[in-house]
Amino acid sequence: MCPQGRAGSSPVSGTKKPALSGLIYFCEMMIDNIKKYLEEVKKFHSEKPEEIEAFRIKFAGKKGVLNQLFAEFKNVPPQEKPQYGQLLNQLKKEVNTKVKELKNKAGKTSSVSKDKTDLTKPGFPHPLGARHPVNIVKNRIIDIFRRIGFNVSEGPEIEDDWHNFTALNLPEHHPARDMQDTFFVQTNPDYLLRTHTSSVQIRYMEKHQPPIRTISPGRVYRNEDISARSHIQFHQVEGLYIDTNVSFADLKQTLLYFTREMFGKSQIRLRPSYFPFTEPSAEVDIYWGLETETDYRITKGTGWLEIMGAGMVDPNVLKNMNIDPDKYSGFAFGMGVERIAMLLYQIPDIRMLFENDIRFLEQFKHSL
Ligand code: 2U9
Repeated sequence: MCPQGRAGSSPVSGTKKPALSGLIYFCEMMIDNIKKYLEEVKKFHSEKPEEIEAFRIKFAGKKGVLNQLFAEFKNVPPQEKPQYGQLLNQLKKEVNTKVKELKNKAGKTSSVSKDKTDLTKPGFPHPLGARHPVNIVKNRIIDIFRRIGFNVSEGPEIEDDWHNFTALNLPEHHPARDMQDTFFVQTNPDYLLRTHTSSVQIRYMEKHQPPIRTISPGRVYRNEDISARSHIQFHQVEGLYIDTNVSFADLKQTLLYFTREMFGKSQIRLRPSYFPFTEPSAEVDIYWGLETETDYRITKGTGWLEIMGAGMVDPNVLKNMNIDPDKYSGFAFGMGVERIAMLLYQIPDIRMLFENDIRFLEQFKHSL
């Protein structure tokens, strides 16, 4: 049965009000509608992609004319089904052919218009990346020491006890091991995350005889509470110079050269300190000045800033490396790269250096 009510409410039934009642009238009206649609499809023309797409949606969309007409098929009386079906298939075919043809044409036209692009117009700029501030500072330090003959040595972040501790005059149960809270590899506690890059220099000495002039930049790990000032990971640059007649005066002059190049400051002081791998040892301060409020804050009102540690290589370390301490001597130093980056760029919290927040990193676009 093809109910009259549905014919009146169907969006594809046209506007004609049924003068005749009954099934046959309804089905004739449907067939008339298909014929009108066929006419509409034949006449339709456009080169605008958005108009072609609207046409496609009207006819071939999910709720389009074709699907609605197909849904009515079950209501068509049996004797009308062949004509209805045939016309409907014709309509479907013509809709598809028309959409394909028009889309092809529109595609070709748009590529022609592409050819007309004004090639003299300026291009779109490529977005600039930025170096990480830790890398900027690390590269500057490397560059400064390269200029006075230091090479760069690198080594593994997962180390063994010998290279990280024992060879550096920190035998088992040495109290100074506690100074560097260590992450051990859980599945094999013979291995650990290096606590300093001095381990790299031990490896370097295993392979090279003096004269040695090397710096070792790299990431190190310490099992400490994370705060604005300290982190479980940071970067160091450690330096080592071994030759005949290397003196404390050579160390001091080398550090002075470094602080001049790095900070533009020429006043340094060395305060006595203790490291197991150097003897004597010193903390190195630079005179930063007291010109601004920030200077007061970061130097705690003294004008002096601690920037690194240093000392003469302990003879025990040389002996561990089969280097004769009566013939050779050397100095070593170490600094934290994050600390220097924080000073130079006035970064208030070390954690900002590990968060990779693009808004923070973008600020270094124009740094070296
Ligand atoms: C060898 C022998 C000795 C490297 C040195 C320091 C002093 C030092 C700290 C500065 C801040 C580490 O990043 S930090 O926490 N380092 O104070 N490092 S002497 O001494 C060596 C290195 C290698 C073979």
